[in-house]
Amino acid sequence: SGEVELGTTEADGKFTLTDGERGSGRTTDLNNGQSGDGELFTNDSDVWGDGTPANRETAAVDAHFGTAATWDYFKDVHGRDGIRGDGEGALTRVHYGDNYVNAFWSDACFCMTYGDGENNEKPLTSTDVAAHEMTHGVTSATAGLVYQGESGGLNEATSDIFAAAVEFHVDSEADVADYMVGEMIDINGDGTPLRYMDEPSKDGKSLDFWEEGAGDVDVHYSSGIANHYFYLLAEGSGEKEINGVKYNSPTSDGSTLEGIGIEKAADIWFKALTEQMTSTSDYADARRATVAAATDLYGADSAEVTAVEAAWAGVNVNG
Ligand code: ASN
Ligand code: ZN
Repeated sequence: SGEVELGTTEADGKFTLTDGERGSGRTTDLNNGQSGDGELFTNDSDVWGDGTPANRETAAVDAHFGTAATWDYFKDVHGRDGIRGDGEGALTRVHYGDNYVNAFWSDACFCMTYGDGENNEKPLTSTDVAAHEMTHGVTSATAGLVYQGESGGLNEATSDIFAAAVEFHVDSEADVADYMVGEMIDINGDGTPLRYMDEPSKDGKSLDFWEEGAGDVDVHYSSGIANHYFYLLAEGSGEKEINGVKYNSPTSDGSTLEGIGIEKAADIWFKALTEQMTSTSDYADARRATVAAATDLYGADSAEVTAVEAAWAGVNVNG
């Protein structure tokens, strides 16, 4: 994300990637192994990486920054102090495995882990990927959405939704805020992102609209329904250009929708996630949860509640 400030700690004349202002979250090097806590990044100076993947610190800088950006987002915007709300930072492990083209969150180690991508040349450490993985920890500590069926799709969507919200909150010139997921990691090798929130089916696999059997679809694709709901609620339907990126979002019922903005849409999702949804929530429950959250935040007769209902109708989740 260009040149960024990192939270580090000095000890005995050396610096480490230990974020003292964010729960002492540490970033370590797995040296392409697949287990253990890894080796804490340590440096003689407090300048890290050089922007190239060849420098082992570069992936660490990205991941450490993405973790901090996500921490700050949940704290500044939603008043949540860390993943579990207990002020404790998680472990971040980079350079996992050999040619490993994924990243993941694990409750067991309270850690997020990033592979180095194809030929170990493209670490999957962009801000939205970091926010996605860290949000899995938040979901696990709150609604606990089970990672299969419709609740799994909602779990995945929650990670994509806050990934977008974090990007907009960071507002970086080097990583333009958008409603795409993974546009910086080039996982497809042709410059296309992993997922699109305005029209999820553009990836060839994700669902735009709820349909019978949505729960049988891989959670990374049934998530499309809620990602699409979130985009419609935030930005509305049809054509739109934001930060130079063009979108065109359809609705299942042909309705034309106006957005209420990403901040309100994210506030509603956060409240629904932390106060309304449960481990087995499905899409119909998510609709009720967000309507209840919007009612709490803005009032039963508010334009926001109407917009939430209209956005769900736009993805074929009807009350
Ligand atoms: N990166 C993926 C995710 O967070 C890993 C997985 O499929 N669990 O969803
Ligand atoms: Zn995920």
